[in-house]
Amino acid sequence: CDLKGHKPSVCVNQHIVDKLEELRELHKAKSSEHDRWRAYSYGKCIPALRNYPKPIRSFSEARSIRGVGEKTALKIMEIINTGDLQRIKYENTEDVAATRIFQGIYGVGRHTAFAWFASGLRTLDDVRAGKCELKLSTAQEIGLKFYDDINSRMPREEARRIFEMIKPIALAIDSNLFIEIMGSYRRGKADCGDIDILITRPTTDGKTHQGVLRTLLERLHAAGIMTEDLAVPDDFSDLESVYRGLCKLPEPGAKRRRIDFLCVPWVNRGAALLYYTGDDIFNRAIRLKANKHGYSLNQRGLYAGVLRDPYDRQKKVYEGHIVASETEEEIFNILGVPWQEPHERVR
Ligand code: DCP
Ligand code: MG
Ligand code: MN
Repeated sequence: CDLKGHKPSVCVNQHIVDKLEELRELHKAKSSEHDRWRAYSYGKCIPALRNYPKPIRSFSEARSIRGVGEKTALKIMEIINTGDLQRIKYENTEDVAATRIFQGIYGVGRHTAFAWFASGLRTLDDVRAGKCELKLSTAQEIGLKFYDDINSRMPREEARRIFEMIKPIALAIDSNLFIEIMGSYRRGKADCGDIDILITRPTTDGKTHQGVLRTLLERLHAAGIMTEDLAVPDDFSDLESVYRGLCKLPEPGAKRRRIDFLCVPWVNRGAALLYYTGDDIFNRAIRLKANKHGYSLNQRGLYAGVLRDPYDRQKKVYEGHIVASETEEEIFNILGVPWQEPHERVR
């Protein structure tokens, strides 16, 4: 994946990208490792296709694009020649269609969705009716109740307005807090799937942001901005915590929106900014780059001297020591990756 990607403002091969993305989503929804690997490989060629500056005209031209193999080139030619991709219909079987709908329920993953299908459930109405002795978790109940809201993206402006209400409430608790909106919003996207908020605080006066999130959530609930909790941290007094919930603009007719809060120690803020800005494909690429250079990168920092189990490269024998974590710039620098503005970090 290209770490120095610059995106042309219009994609001249959009119809091709759309079809391949549709196919990718179908593979992603499936249960086998193989399908997910396929989804991942499309994830690599789709950005290259999106960046390709001229309309693709031939098989060999398609093959010349990074990440496009023979099979993908054939699909591209089919889309060019027929305007359609038969494979999409072929892959969109009843189980895939149903489990994709189920996976739209917050808290329902691939595994649960296929288990439901296997037990005979087919539609959201089946789930609502509690067929097949189905028991939903509290989070899943909420996910089902606000299914349409949660599965629609909000305009950037709405994310901004909600954040502009949250920020002063947070700063009233502690005026030294660092509170910023991350994810797709920081990347400048026109619409956002949720609102991702990073909270930390400089420790120069000996204080931290510990406990702030609890108070903040109480006040946001009281203000009618936070509406439902989905996943609450075990211990609010931790320096590092994740919260997931629903919020809305406090006005009639406002939709429920997904919101995440991530609290991190001040020393880890650079790595947290990098992680939480994404996008996920960019993160995967930069982590891979770190691994190739003998480092390990996560939301806490860039680690050197990591020792991996030679028989299982995923397993770390020694965690290593942090060489960068306070700024995004130092992480880019050490990895030899040219600086990229958040809006450039896109698939
Ligand atoms: N992230 C990641 N890998 C994941 C999930 C998230 O690296 N599996 C990181 C990168 C994301 C960021 O966290 O950009 C926020 O996650 P979101 O799921 O909220 O994704 P985005 O904000 O990028 O997109 P959306 O507009 O759909 O919320
Ligand atoms: Mg997001
Ligand atoms: Mn999120």
